[in-house]
Formats: sequence, structure tokens, C-alpha cells
Amino acid sequence: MSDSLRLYHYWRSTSSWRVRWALALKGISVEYVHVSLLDGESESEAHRARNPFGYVPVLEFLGEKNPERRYLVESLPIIEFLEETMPGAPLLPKEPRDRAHVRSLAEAINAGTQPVQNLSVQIELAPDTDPAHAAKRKAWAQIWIRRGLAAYETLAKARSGKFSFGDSLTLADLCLIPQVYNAARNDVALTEYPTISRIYANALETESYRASEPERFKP
Ligand SMILES: N[C@@H](CCC(=O)N[C@@H](CS)C(=O)NCC(=O)O)C(=O)O
Repeated sequence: MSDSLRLYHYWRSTSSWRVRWALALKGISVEYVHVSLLDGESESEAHRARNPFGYVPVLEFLGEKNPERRYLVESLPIIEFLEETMPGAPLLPKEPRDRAHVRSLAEAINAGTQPVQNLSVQIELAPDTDPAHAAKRKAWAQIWIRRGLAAYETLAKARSGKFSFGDSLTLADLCLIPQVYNAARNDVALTEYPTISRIYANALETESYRASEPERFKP
């Protein structure tokens, strides 16, 4: 099965990293195709045929003859598909109320934080590449990242352990840690978020973090 999957991704894309991390945790090897977000490649006709938003990640089912079923977009449904069809470490707890909690943490990043600081939003806000626009973009990203991490800290605290929910990595961590990476890129310190800091330190020690982190996929 895994030989028939291809992942279109960008090395520093946090949503792409979520999927790379799930693949690493489940021991699934896929064909990786890098799509640049910086030189127009993601906006090309070829990539928009895979995802009309022009975003990554996109999962391609290579053996699929029906063009309507060939591509899957959005990192969370991609990960849930892997969760439902592949063996390996579960990314969601068993009990429905716990599963909903983990999904709500994941959505705090996926819906509540990442989209507002996405590259296309920043380009609309400050389209030029001069330093004034770069500073405006960073200030904007900082607002939403701080707001998102503060909410996550409160939501996760009580039920966290080594990771966001207990002591095993879940879907929530796969969303949180790449967002923490983006926080660092935007000079947002973690000092105000002790729970997130602890989770991050523990995640750094995992093999699956190292197998999926951006530097490993830098073109
Ligand atoms: N909710 C989508 C978000 C996908 C997304 O926003 N990807 C970003 C990279 S993390 C992207 O392609 N941005 C390009 C842009 O904003 O033009 C997912 O989880 O897959």
C-alpha cells in the first residue's frame, strides 16, 4: 500500500510536517515530492490540479484510476486516513471523549492558529519584500501564534503528560510541535507556555521527530 502513495510537501510547511511525522510514526514509506511555496510552484496549474488552494500537503494515490479520488488534501483528514488504514502507533486515544479532546487540541492549531498566519495571508497583508513589509508580516504572525499557543497551553495543561495528552504522541502533538517551530521562526519565545515547553522538550527526544523535521527535507 505504502509504495503506492506520494506526498507533495514543502520542507518548512508545518502542515506537511504533521503528515511526515504521522508517516514516520507508523513506519510508512512514501514517495516525497517537494513543492516550493516561494517560487510560484505551489500556484502552478499542475499543483492547483492537485489542490485548488495551491497548498501543501497533498497525498496522491498512485494506483487510483478515478481522477476524482486520486488526491487527498488537508493534513488532518490525511492523517486520519493513515490512522484508519495503517498499523502502527495509534494517534488518537480509544475513548470517544478523549478522542474529541485530542482533536480539539489539534484544531486549536489547525483551524485557530495556522491559517491566520499562513503565507498567503501574510502576502495579502504585506505584499512587498522590503524590510517594512517583512516586519509587518512578523508582527502579524506573532499576534496569532501567541494567541494560539496561549489557548493551547490552557486547553492542554490538565490532561497533558510527557505529551499533549498523556505520555504518548497524538495527533495534537503532530500539530503543536510544527507550530512551535514556526513560533521560533517568528521570534515567539516559549517562556510563557510551560506545558508546551515540556511537551516540546520531550518531542525533541523522539526518533519520529528527527525522521520528519524540516532540516531533513531541506532541498
Ligand atoms: N489546513 C491545511 C493547510 C494547508 C496549508 O495552509 N499549507 C501551507 C503550508 S503549512 C501552504 O501551503 N501555504 C501556502 C500559501 O499560503 O500560499 C492542512 O492542514 O493541510
